[in-house]
Amino acid sequence: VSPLANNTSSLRPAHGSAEVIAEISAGLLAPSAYTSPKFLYDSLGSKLFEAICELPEYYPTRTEARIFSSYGDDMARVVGEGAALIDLGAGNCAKAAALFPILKPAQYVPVDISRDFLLGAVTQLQQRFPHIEMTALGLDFSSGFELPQHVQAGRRVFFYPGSSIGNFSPSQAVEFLRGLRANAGADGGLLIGVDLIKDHAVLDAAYDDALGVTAAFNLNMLRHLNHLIGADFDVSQWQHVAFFNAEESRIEMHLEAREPLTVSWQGGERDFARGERIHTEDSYKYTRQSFATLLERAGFATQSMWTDDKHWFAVIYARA
Ligand code: AVI
Repeated sequence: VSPLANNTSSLRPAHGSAEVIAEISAGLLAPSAYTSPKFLYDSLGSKLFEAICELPEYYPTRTEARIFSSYGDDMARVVGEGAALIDLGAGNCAKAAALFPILKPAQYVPVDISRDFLLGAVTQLQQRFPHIEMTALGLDFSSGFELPQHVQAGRRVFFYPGSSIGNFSPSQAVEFLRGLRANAGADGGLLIGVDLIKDHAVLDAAYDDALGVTAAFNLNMLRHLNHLIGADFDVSQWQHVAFFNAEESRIEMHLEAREPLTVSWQGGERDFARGERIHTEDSYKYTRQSFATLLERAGFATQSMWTDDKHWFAVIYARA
């Protein structure tokens, strides 16, 4: 590791803020290099994630959708109509939109770090559902955020599908959920999707698909980093690695150097040996019981839990 505090040799302009550059730099210079998974999602990353959701190996999206369509009426009864539905990591907003006819929200507040992608989706959605008041928030909600004043205070229902909660460590997840609970209002709640522990081969394949879409999704982060911090990552020098770590109950994604190389960016430089990795994402898997306990630690009370025949995925409504 060779941090160069005054390195200005990179010719590429950095498009990230000073804060973002400092955050990414710190991770790349750590003894075991890492990056936050939020940097997987530039515009192309969001599209690649959409493609992942269509893959035969990536069961979570499909399984969760089946749970929503099988138990939608029951969910509507438990959640109730007329809420402000706050969609965390909304992406193309398709999951929430499929629930509008059932949950009948009064307000819809999609939140996503990929601002341009989100705005495009919401503009189209508003035309289809003109009676729902929509406010798109293009921001990183992972470290907390303020809801605009006009979002009704009493019945805020946070919608967090897709098991994105798995991309936080369990202790980060508790902290994050505590923040949601504090903002949910007296009659508010949380409708959340959670991926469950299952056969390890099924888990491994879901994150290392035969077509290589997940590999492209992971590698695309390097292009995004080039843009954000003016780095000179050469994608062809890296490979995708993903596996289930049973001890930690999580899928780990890494990018592994195929050869010895040096990467430079605005304010830093690092040598990577062949086989050295950058840890890019964790995706924690839970049991139904362990997730209910986690919700409890965050101050939520599990009210209903729906699952599929194989118990691969769970959707939970928890009261604030
Ligand atoms: C967004 N998140 C829930 C996905 C997951 O399964 O952890 C991200 C992903 N990473 C690789 N494939 C999908």
